[in-house]
Amino acid sequence: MIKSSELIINKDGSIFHLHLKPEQIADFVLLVGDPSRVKMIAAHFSDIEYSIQNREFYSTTGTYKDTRITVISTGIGTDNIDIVVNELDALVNIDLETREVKETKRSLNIIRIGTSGGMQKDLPVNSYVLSRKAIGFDGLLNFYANREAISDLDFEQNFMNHTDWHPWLTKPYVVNSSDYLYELLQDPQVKDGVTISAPGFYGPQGRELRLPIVDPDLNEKIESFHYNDFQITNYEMECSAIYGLSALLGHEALTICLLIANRRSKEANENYHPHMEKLVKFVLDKIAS
Ligand code: R1P
Repeated sequence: MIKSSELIINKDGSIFHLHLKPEQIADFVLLVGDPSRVKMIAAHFSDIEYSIQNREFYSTTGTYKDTRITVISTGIGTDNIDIVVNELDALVNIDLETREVKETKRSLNIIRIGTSGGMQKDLPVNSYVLSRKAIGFDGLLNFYANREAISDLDFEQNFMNHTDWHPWLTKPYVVNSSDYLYELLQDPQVKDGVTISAPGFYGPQGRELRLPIVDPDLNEKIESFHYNDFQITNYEMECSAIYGLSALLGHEALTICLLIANRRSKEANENYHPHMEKLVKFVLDKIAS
């Protein structure tokens, strides 16, 4: 039995941070950073079962073309992903009344729809990237046992060698997307990629405003890195933890991002919302097809 300090349940039977109950989770779960994106997605639903907000976690479940879908905003960062993915898993795989892990496990299809910055000069702003692999600069997965069983350790070592990884930086981890969800979403208009999840927006992604960074050449080394057919395509802040925790817990996970900037050509589109609308419709139609 899992003690109440380890798994906190609210008085109404909902889970601690998400404030959701088990019956409220659909098999398809869309994760987005920005809470306003949840409303944008839910505007496409024919009916909405509920909407609940606690802190940055805004959740709704509804129906799109006969497919039941849950949408949750995670806020920014892999620390929030630790909460969201563990609580989602607890909602479907732990009996919240007996506090026992269920014998039969349920596997969720978790798709993140995010914004991102491109790391190759030939990746245009406003294009889409499907992350086949994620590189975690955040260190979250290193706290969990057996992470080596679901990580691409050879990729990790090659990446650390190529970048002459600075000893003060957290050891990066490399994890894979779900093949099942990749088959569902792949499309000629989407580029396959490798995504770095950084534990910050400025220094951890190589942005220098007033503070110099420890390895000013890291982004150039990231751009020139090749491993088999893979090149690193983009930076964001959640994908690595979603892939790592989902793989350890037995869920399918995939991230698709809209590139709203290109860090190498130094362009950005701050008016990206119409392009995000198109990406949302693209994902919803693929899920419901
Ligand atoms: C940073 O501005 C935020 O935008 C990106 C990053 O991953 C980070 O969360 O994704 P979202 O647009 O999904 O929030």
